[in-house]
Order: sequence, then C-alpha cells, then structure tokens
Amino acid sequence: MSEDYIWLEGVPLSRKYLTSKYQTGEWRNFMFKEDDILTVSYPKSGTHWMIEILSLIQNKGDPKWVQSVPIWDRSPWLEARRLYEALEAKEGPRLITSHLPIQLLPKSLFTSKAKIIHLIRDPRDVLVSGYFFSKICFYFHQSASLQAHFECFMQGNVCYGSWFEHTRGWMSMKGKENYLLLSYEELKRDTRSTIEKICQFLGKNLEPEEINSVLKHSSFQAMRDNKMTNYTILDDAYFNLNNGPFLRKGISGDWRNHLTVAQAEAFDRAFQEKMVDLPPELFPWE
Ligand code: PPS
Repeated sequence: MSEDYIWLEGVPLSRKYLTSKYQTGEWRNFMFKEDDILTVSYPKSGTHWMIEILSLIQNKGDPKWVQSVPIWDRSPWLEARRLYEALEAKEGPRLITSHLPIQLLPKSLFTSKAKIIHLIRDPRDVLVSGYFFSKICFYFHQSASLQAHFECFMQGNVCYGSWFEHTRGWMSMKGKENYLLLSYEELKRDTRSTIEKICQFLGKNLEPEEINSVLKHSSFQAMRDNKMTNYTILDDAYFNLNNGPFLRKGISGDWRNHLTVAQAEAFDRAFQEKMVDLPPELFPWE
C-alpha cells in the first residue's frame, strides 16, 4: 500500500493525484482571497453534492453552469496540480475544494476572510463509501476486503489520513464567523433548510423558486445523470466506472448493510475514545 501514498507531515496522500512537484505540498503557497468559498471535507462526505449546491446558488438556481462545465473545473481541488494551476487564473468569487487536513492548508487561508464550509458525514458511511470508491478510482488504494479497509481506516492508513484527526482539526475553527459546519445527514434530512442556511452564510438572497431550482438540479438523480458531475467524461486513466457509478447510493446509514456487529462495536469504542471531549450534538447521526 505504501507505494500508493506519499506522506506529508505524517498524512498519507495519493501519489497519483498530487503528481510531481506537488508531492512536496506546493499548494501551500496559494493565496486565498476575501471572496473565495472553500469547501473542506474528508473524502466521501458529500463534497460533490456541496459543490453542485454552491455552483447553483452562485447562479441563482440556473443550471447552465453545472450542465456545461465539469465539477472539477467549477470548484477545483487545491491539492490537485492541474486544477491548482487553473485556480490561480480564476476570477472571483472562486469556489475551491480540499480534502486536506487543516494543518496542510496554505497560511493565507487563516489571514483571509474566505468563507469555509466544513462538511462532515457519519464516518461509518464514509468508510463504506470509501471502500466502494477504491474499486472505481485509481487514486485510492484498493483494499482486498471490507475488513482490510476497516483496519486501514481505523488506523488512519487511508488517503488523507485519520478521519478523527481531520474532523477535530477543522472543527477547531468553530466559532469563527467565516466557518460553517454542516453535515451530510442534515442535508439529507432537510435539504431546503440547509440550502437556506448556506445562502445566509454566503450573504446570498435567493427567491423561493430559485431555491427550488437548486434543489432540483442538485438532487441525487440529477447529479447522477449530469455528465459534468458523474465523471463519465473522464478517460479510463482516472476511473473504472465498470465497477460502479461515481454516485453510488446517496443515503444515510448504509453502514448498517455492510459492517459486522463486531466492526460496529469496535468503531463505537474508537469514536468514544477519540471524540469524547467534543459535544455530541456536533455529530448528528445515530
Ligand atoms: S469524494 O470523491 O471524496 O469527493 O466524494 P464525496 O463527494 O465527498 O462523497 C461521495 C458521496 O456523496 C454521495 N452524494 C450524494 N448523496 C445524496 N445526494 C446527492 N445529491 C449526492 N451527491 C453525492 C455519493 O453518492 C457518495 O456516497 P455513497 O454513500 O457512496 O453513495
């Protein structure tokens, strides 16, 4: 597995995704601007859903942009070399994405007023989603079994490192006015209210019918059908979509269909141990 990753400050990152000089963390020279909107998330937390929503909010619900420009060009990942170069040339307000843990972000983020949306998801669903993702994405190490993936995940030996550390790190921003913490679960449970919360955070006023359009075009089915979002336009060097679609199930609680009782219990113990000092209401799942 180790050949799939480079380790930066103890965090495993995909060698293939970063490529050449970015393996030393070149993106840390990036200059954030006041009107940037950064989505940060541990992989498989609903990042693409958030980007689709933000892309639609930026256009007051008009789907033209999401239907004509690939999602990775609309909100480039900071740590992906090709996308980083495109980012620097972009006019504001820029949408930017990152799966990096907080300590690997550029210093300029913390002195700017750029808005940060931190999206979290039940880590058991993240784990299961990541296991299936590793079968279709060449950037991620593919474990031989769910049990093997479970062990790697619990040890933080997966792309972007420990979910626990990643989540704690970004949550340390809580209370800052340019930081919004959201969960996949609340987005699922009450999508409209969560979209309204995002609009309020961004200072965007959308009419009810514009919100309806955001809802419609960011639905699971709409995103699955949108070739600018579902990765079907990329060549086979990145994904093997014969092993499954990029948008897999889009539900909360799928871990119940995959984790054994022993795995679920081991997970609960680890969660208690590592997150015990944080208020339970930050984690809105059962
Ligand atoms: S990535 O590749 O790490 O950036 O993945 P990420 O986008 O963070 O997360 C992928 C999971 O989000 C689900 N998804 C959605 N769920 C509900 N509604 C919408 N619109 C939606 N869009 C993406 C996607 O299906 C992945 O979850 P799983 O559980 O694998 O289905």
